[in-house]
Amino acid sequence: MPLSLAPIAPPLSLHYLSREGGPHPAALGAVQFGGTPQPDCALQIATPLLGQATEALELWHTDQPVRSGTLGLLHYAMSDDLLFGAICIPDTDSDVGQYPGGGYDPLRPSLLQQASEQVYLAVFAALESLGYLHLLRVWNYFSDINTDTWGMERYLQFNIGRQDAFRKMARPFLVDAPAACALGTHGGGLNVYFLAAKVPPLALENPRQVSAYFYPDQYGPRTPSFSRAALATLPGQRWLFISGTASIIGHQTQHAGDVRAQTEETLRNIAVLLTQANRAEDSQDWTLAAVQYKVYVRHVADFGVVRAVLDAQLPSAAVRIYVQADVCRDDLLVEIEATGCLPVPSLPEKTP
Ligand code: 3EB
Repeated sequence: MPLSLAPIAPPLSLHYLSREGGPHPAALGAVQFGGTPQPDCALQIATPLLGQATEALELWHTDQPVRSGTLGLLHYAMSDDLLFGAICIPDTDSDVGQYPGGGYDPLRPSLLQQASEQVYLAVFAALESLGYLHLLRVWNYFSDINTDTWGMERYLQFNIGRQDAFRKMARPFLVDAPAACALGTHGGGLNVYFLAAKVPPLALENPRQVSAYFYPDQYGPRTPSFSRAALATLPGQRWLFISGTASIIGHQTQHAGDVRAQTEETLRNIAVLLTQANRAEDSQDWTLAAVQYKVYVRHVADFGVVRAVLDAQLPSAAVRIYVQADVCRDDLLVEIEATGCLPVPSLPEKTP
């Protein structure tokens, strides 16, 4: 009998869309950046879009059948190969205050720390009950990321809650942590969305940078639980998720106050991660043209400079969107994430 070669429905595609084209196609997951909340999105992130449109949609599309549901506060949609999940804890914004002594009291965790732990415990419970055990990529957004409350910067509070959940659920929070980003918004609560799969990804690190999960304790009592990038294999597809990437070498911020130099340094870090992906796959396919970019700019006034650097250095066809967001260290002015998909190469000819 001849081998039937039924076309595989592509497991996943990523589109950054404006809303001008009217209603968007059905999706595994849709997240809106900027604009006003719309019912057709899993989440709306309070990060104003920079450029012409007022909002952008990040659309994760699949041609496979999708089933969706909720588990407590978590909304999910799943295909054969992938689980998309989203969760929002609204009441973490106005948790401002200080203890009389001044310092953070680990026995009285802030609302944000508690919410961060709760979110990640819910995520891990969902992975287990739905059968997609491996986090590929997590996006984290919450307000006032650089504000000190209860004696500690809120990003560091988030890191405690996140890592405590990884530990409680016996999840890899050092090597093999998922790719991620964590950005500051102006309101909207704690928003987390993720992609998970049945097959584990390959975590990548950047040899120019100390792994974030090994940052020294000057950056807080719990290190950030993320890898610099993750490579995932799906039927017919290879996906590269490059985490939020900034102007950091070793563990130190470079070019404080110089947004142009920070953008250039960030692009060098992304280029190194593309090289690491090529090395891992013994390919040369991961190029600056193979990925799409989401660019987080702290100060709206810096948008022109950041865009000019990327226009000069990236292939013009490489999709990029720009949003205003606070970066998790107050001296970082820009952060860039990159995501791309390539076909699985056909098997090489056997050499005799
Ligand atoms: C850095 O390299 C910049 O806490 O999940 C980048 C990507 C950053 C992810 C996170 C933080 C996170 O440390 C900040």
